Amino acid sequence: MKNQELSKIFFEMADYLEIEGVDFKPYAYRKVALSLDNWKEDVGEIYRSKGIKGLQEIPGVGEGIAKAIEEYLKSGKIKSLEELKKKLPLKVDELLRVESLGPKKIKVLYRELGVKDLKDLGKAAKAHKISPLFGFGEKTEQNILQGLEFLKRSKGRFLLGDIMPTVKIIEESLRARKEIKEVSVAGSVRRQKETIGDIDILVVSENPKKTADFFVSLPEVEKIWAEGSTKCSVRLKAGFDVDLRMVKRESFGSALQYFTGSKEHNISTRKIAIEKGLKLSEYGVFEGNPSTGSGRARQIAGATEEDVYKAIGLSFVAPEMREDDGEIQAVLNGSLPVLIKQKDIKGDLHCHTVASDGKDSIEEMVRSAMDLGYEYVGISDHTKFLGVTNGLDEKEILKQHKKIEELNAKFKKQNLKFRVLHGCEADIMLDGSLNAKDEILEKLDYVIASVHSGMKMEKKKMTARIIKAIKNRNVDIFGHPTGRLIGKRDEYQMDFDKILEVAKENGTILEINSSPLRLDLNGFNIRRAKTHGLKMIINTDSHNKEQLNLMEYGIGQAHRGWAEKADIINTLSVEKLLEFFK
Ligand code: DGT
Ligand code: CA
Ligand code: CA
Ligand code: ZN
Repeated sequence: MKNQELSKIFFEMADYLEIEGVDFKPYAYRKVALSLDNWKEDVGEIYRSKGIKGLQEIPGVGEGIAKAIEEYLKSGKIKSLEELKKKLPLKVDELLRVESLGPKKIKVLYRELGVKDLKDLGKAAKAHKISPLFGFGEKTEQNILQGLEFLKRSKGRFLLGDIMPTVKIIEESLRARKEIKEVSVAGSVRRQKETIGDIDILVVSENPKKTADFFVSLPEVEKIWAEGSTKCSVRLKAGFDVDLRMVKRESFGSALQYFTGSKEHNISTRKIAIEKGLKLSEYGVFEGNPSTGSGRARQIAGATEEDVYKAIGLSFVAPEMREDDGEIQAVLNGSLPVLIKQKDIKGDLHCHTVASDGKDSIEEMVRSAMDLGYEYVGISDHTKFLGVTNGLDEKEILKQHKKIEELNAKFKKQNLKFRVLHGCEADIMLDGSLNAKDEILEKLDYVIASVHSGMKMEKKKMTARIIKAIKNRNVDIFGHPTGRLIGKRDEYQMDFDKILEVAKENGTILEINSSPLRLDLNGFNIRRAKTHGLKMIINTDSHNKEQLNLMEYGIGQAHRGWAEKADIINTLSVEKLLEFFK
C-alpha cells in the first residue's frame, strides 16, 4: 500500500513549498496528505483500475496532484520535489521537529548561517549566531536549544500514532497467510507506550522459511537486517524497524509474554516462577531443573499467556499494565482493576467542526459518531479568540445552538436514540479568565477549558491561572491538561498535584485527549488523577470525522493508567452525563 508513503511525501512537499514561500499550495498538499493517510483503498489499486480520474475522487486531489501521484507510482519519485530538495539541501523533517522552528525560520537559518540539519542548528545556537538574526532574538535561541535538548531525550523513538497504521497493515498481511496460524504484536506497541523504539511481531508458522521470504519482501520493507527461520528484522520505508519472531505453537504464549515485556515486568514474573520452583522463559513454564539433578525439565505451560500466568500463580495482567509498577502486587492482593473497554464508551465530547478549525460539518461528525455505535456526540468548537484559531463569537455559538436543537428534535421525531450535545472549547486566557462570556457558556451543555497560549508561563503563575479557570463554575472539563506534545513540547510548568486537588473540590473532569500527538493525560498522569479520586473523560479532539477513530489511543493510555469504567464519565448514559455536568 503506497498511501502512507505518498502521504509522507506530500507533507514533505508542503514543507518545502512553505520554505520556498509559495502560497496556498502547501495547504493543498497537506490536505491531500491527510486524506491519503486515512484513505482505506490502496492508491495504486485505484490508479490501476480507474486511472487519473479515479485518483481525483480522493478528497483534495485535483488534476495536478493526481499527476504527481501517477508520476510517483510509475517512477518512485516526484521530479519537482527532487528539484526542491536539490535547491534546498536540508533535512527539513528533522529541523521541523524542533519546537519553535517553522518553515520560515528554517529558510532564514539556511540562507544566513547555512544550517542544514540538527547538528548545524545546535552549533549555531551555542555560538549565539541565531539571536542577532532578524525575527529571532535571545528567546528564540533559548527555545531552539531547549527544543534540541528535548529531541535528544526522545531520540530514535517514534510516536505510537505514527506507527499503528503500519502495524495494522503488516499484521493483516501476515494474518492472511495460510501457513501462519497465530499472529500477535508484542513489545512496546502492545503495551501502548506513547513512543516506540521498534515493532515486535510474533507468529506461529507451519513454514517459517516461506513466512520469512514473504515478510522480507513486503512492499513496505526497505532494508533487511536479518533473515532466518526464527527471526527476521527489517527497516521499513516509513523509517521504523520491525522484528518478526517465529515460534513454536506450544511456546506462543510464553514467547508473547516474554516479548511483550516490559523487561522489568519479566524480571518480576521470572522471580515469582523461581520462588515456586519453576522456570519461566520465552519457551514456556518448566518444572524440574536438570542442572540440580532433579530430572528433566517438563513443560507445564506455554501455549497461551493465560496459562503461563496461571502456572506461576498469577492471573492475566493486561499488557498495558506490565511495567513493574505495582501490577504484580495488585494481582497478589486481589486488587487488579477491571480496565475500561472501548465498547464502554458511549460518546465523544471533544469534536471540532468547520465552524472553527475542523474539516467536517456537524452532520458529518454526527453520522460518523452514529456509525461508531455511540449514543451521543458533543460538538465543542473553539470560542472567539484574537489569535490563530478562528473561534466562534456569541452570535455564531447561538446559531450553532439552534442548529443542534433542530437536529435533536429531528432525531426525536424519528425515534432515534441519539443526542447531539452542545459544548465548546474555551481558551484559558493568561489571567485565568475564559475567552467567552459566562451568559453564553451557561447556555451550553458543557464547557471544555484549555490552555492554547502563553504555555511557557512560570510555575506559580501557571498554577494560579489554571486553578482560576477550573474554579469557574461554567467549566466542566479541563482539556489536554498538561499541554505536552510528545517528543516536542514539555508539560506546562505547574503544581499539578495542587491542580488535581482543586479539580477534585470543584468536580472538574480531566480530559484524556486521544490525539496521538498529545496523549494527555498519559497513563502516568491518569493513575495520578485516579489516586486523587478524579473523574476523567476520554475524548478524541477530532478535527475531522476520521479522527473519531483515535479513541483507541485514549483507551490505551487509560489502560496504562489502570482506569476502570467508573473512572471515565463518557461511559455514562446521556441523562446521567448531563446530570453530572450540572
Ligand atoms: P521499544 O522497542 O524500545 O519501544 O521497547 P520494547 O519493550 O518493545 O523492547 P524491545 O523491542 O527491545 O524488546 C521487546 C521485549 O522483549 C521487551 O519488552 C522485553 C523483551 N526483552 C528484550 N530484551 C530483553 C532482556 O534482555 N531481558 C528481558 N527480561 N526481556 C527482554
Ligand atoms: Ca520493540
Ligand atoms: Ca525489538
Ligand atoms: Zn480541541
